Amino acid sequence: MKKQELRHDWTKDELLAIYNSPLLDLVYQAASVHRAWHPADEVQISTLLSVKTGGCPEDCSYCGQAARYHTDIKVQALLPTETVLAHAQKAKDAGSSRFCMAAAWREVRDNRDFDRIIDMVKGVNEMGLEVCCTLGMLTESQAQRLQEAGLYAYNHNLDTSEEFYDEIISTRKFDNRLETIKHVRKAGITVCSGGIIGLGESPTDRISMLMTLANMEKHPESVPINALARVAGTPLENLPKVDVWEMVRMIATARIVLPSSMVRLSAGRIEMTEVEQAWCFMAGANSIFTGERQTLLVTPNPGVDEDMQLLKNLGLKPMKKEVKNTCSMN
Ligand code: SAM
Ligand code: DTB
Ligand code: SF4
Repeated sequence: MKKQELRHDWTKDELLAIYNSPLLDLVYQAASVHRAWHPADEVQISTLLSVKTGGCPEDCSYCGQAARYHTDIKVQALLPTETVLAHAQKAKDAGSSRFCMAAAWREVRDNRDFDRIIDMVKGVNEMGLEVCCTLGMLTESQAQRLQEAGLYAYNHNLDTSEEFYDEIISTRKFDNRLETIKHVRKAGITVCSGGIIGLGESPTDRISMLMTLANMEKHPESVPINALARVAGTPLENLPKVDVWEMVRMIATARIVLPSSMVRLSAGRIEMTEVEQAWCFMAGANSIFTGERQTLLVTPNPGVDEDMQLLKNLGLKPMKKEVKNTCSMN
C-alpha cells in the first residue's frame, strides 16, 4: 500500500462506515496504513509521571483526581524538581524516549509552580528526552514559555465529542479545549490530543471526536485513545468495562484517518491480556504509556519490566526518539 495524501475533510458517514466495517477488514486496512506510514515493529514508550496529584477543581466525571468526588486518591502537591528529574533519568535508562509530566490542574497560572514546571521541562530536555506536559488550559504566552524551555509536546485531550461533552464535564466547554490546542500549535509545540471511550457515549460520538481531530488543519502528532479507567467514587464508577473490540475499532479508525500520527494505546491496558494488546498494535497503535510506579496517574498500569517483556514476546522494539516532523503535508 502506498501512502495516501493526508485528508482534512472527513465526513461522519465515511468515518462511521470505517468504524462499523467487518472487524477483520478494518484491522487489515488499518494495519496496511500503519505499515505505509510507520515502522510496524516499533512502539514508542512514553513514561508518564503525575507531578501534582488530586485536588482538581474541575468536575470531569471520569476523573479520580477531581476534588469534589470522594475517591481514595492521595493528594500530592507539586513534586520537587530533583524528584521529577530522577524519575526522568530512570525512564531514560529503561529505554523510554518520551517523558510526560501531568498535573491535576484546571489551567496553568503564572505563579511559582509554573516557574518550577519550566525548570523541570528544561531539565528533562537537557537529558535528551522528548518532554511532554499535560497541565490543563494554557494561554498563548504560557505555551510560548513552555516552548522556549524546550517542551516538545503538549497533551490536551478532547476527551469526547462536542455533542456529548456537557454530559461529562460542566466546568469548561469543548471550545476551551480547542482554544488551548490552538495556543499550543501557535507556539510551535507538537500536539498530543485524543480522548476516552466507555463514558456512555455512542459510536457516533466516538466518530465525531475523531472527526474533529482528523479535520484539524494539522493533525495532532499523537493521539491517545483511553478506555475509561473506572475509579470508585466518581460518577462513572459503575459503567461497564470497555469491550476490547470497541477499543480495536477505535484505534483502527484513528489509524486510518490520522495516518501520520502516533496512536497511543493509553488507559485500559491493565485490564487487557497480551493477546488483546497485540490486536491493538495490529490495528495501528504504536505507542504506550508506562512507568516504574506501575500506575498511569492514579490507576494501575503494567510496569516497565512487564511492558518490555510484552514487546519482546511480540517481536516489537522501543522506538528511538522521534525526529521532529516538519513535513508540510502534515
Ligand atoms: N488536568 C489536565 C487535563 O485534564 O487536561 C491534565 C491531566 S488529565 C488527567 C489528562 C487526561 O487523562 C484527560 O484529559 C483524560 O482524557 C484522561 N483521563 C483522566 N482520567 C481518566 C480515566 N479515569 N480514564 C481514562 N482516561 C482518563
Ligand atoms: C492520556 O490521554 N492518558 C493519560 C495521559 N493522557 C495524561 C492519563 C490517563 C489517566 C487514566 C486514569 C488515571 O490514572 O488517572
Ligand atoms: Fe482535573 Fe484533568 Fe482530572 Fe479533569 S481530567 S478533573 S481537569 S485532573
